[in-house]
Amino acid sequence: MNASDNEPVARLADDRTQRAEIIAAAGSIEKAISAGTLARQIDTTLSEALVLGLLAQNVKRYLVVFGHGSTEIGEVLRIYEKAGVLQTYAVRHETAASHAATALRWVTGEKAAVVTSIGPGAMHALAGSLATASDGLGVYYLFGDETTEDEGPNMQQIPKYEQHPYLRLCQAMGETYCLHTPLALATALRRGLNTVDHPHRAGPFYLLLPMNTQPAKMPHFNLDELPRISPPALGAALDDGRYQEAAEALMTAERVGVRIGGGGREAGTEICEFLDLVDGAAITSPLVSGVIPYDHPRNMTVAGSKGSICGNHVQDHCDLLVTIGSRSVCQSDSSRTAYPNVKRVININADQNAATHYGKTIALVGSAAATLRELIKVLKQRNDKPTHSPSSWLQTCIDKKQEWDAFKAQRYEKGTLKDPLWGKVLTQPTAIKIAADWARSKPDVVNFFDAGDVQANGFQVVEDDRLGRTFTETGASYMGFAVSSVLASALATNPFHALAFTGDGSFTMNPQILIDGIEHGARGTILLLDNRRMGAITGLQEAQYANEHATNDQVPVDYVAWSRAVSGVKAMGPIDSIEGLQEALNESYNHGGLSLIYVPVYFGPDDQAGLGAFGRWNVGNWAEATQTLRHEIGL
Ligand SMILES: Cc1ncc(C[n+]2csc(CCOP(=O)(O)OP(=O)(O)O)c2C)c(N)n1
Ligand SMILES: [Mg+2]
Repeated sequence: MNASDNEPVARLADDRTQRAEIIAAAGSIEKAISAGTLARQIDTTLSEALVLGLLAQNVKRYLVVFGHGSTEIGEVLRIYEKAGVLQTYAVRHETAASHAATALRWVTGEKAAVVTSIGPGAMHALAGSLATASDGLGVYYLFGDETTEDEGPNMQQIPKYEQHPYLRLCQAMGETYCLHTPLALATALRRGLNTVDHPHRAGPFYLLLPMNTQPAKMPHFNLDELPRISPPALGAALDDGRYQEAAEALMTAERVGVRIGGGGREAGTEICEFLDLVDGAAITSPLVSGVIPYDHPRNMTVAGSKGSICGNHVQDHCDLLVTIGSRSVCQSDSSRTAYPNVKRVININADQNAATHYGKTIALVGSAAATLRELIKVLKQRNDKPTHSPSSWLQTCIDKKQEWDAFKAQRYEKGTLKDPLWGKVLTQPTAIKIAADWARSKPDVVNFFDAGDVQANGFQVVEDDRLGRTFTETGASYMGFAVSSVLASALATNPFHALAFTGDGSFTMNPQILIDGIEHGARGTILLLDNRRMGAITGLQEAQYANEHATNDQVPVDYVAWSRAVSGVKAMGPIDSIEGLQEALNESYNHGGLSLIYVPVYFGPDDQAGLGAFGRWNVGNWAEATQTLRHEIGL
């Protein structure tokens, strides 16, 4: 089979090229139809109709690792890219593709699709999409799938004599549709649009593309069938007396704690007003760092098992908990032991299950900002909150925040420690502090944090003054997410400078960024903090069992040489001083392309090298005590 002398192949390419050029010239499918240059009904194929359907939903960026399971869609993308309608980004790993698409959606709101072959490539991307699902971000996944005629086992299918195992596998993670029948496309794309543009909890959408239906003909396909309109948001929660009940509880409480999760992202203004009205102290998820400024007197920052002195003070002592757009993940609520004194909960969430998570709850199911506005109205009408300012509750919280700031400052002051292997090097919290402060001084630097100590120290360190400075993937805490996210800087319409804080373990999960970043013109800095181990896990093992096991190796790695081996990467280091790090950050910023800064950091028993753990966690040999406490509290 040779395509070059195959007439139908050439004719199909010509037809597609003509359509792509018409759409490019008109500016959109709709405009081309209205102008009369594109027929409403076209003779097309499933792959082309799919690309047109995604275009109608404003999906114009494709991160791809093609295989034999996706050559047909690759051909359509080639032609439409040539016409200037969309862009394809070939990368070296499907998980990295998923992370970059997720980061792009998160930082800029722009949509992307990840395209893979059948089998291992699809599973790499599916694994990556755990982050997408956990953090509620809308990304399309186009996976090659086994043929619908079932002529015999396909290479790379799940080796079972059963129908649709990949469908079931993907369905466990999120919404999935197998394009078994070409004319089901419009329904599949409606489900996709409702998932990736869900106004409160978006997620990954998996389109499985059987290898035999991808090229299937669709004569007279009506382009009007392609869905375009995103689903609407919820309004404020229903008022069936709940607002009065909530207001009563807020007015009679003595110590109001307000937990802000990812669903509170849009509600910063309302939250600030609400905090004053109810004399509340806020604790914030790392997902919404900056939703109220770090310096806000009522912001007690992060809390939980990797919390802060002030955030955990709020958790330990509040008698009423207001939770806004939060799933109450273990690390943030100390595996349901964080609120021993809470007598009442007001839970604002767009999701029924999340809104009714705790007992003693007045659930307000609706969008956060709209519901808060209603609650604020009711509170203002009552106007009966004692207004001595600052209250003793707020004053103790402010004192605790000062204690937390002093605790951190003492560690930064120390700066360097003598590492058993490397001698005098920076501590990880100090390196993070220097880089995070530097990033805040630049208007267009976006921080990404990889998993591990880097992430935990990171959200304890950052002092964001607004949303959009920090993206820390705490939902799945997926090693390699931050470095892979740097690629999003090359895809974004309004470019930014990505700063990926990463550990030696996380970087090594996805070093492909060195190549993909150069290929596609990423602008960013990889700040590699090497403690030559999976430090977060060593730390946990030592805290639980007083012994480390199998969390490091003995192989010296020259990360600077590794980076320099890729043409175009600016590699700097090893860096061992605060001034050296600031200088390297400036150099990387001025470089304008992709840089890697290598910083060996201290690892050892000195507690000045960490920012502490303050709560509880239902893991390892802490499980029994944590669970017992949870049931004692009974929230
Ligand atoms: C893909 C993946 N595998 C395993 C884990 C479990 N895990 C969490 S943190 C961590 C170690 C991270 O090491 P490194 O990136 O070097 O950061 P450090 O803790 O040393 O600062 C591991 C193995 C994870 N979160 N993600
Ligand atoms: Mg490490």
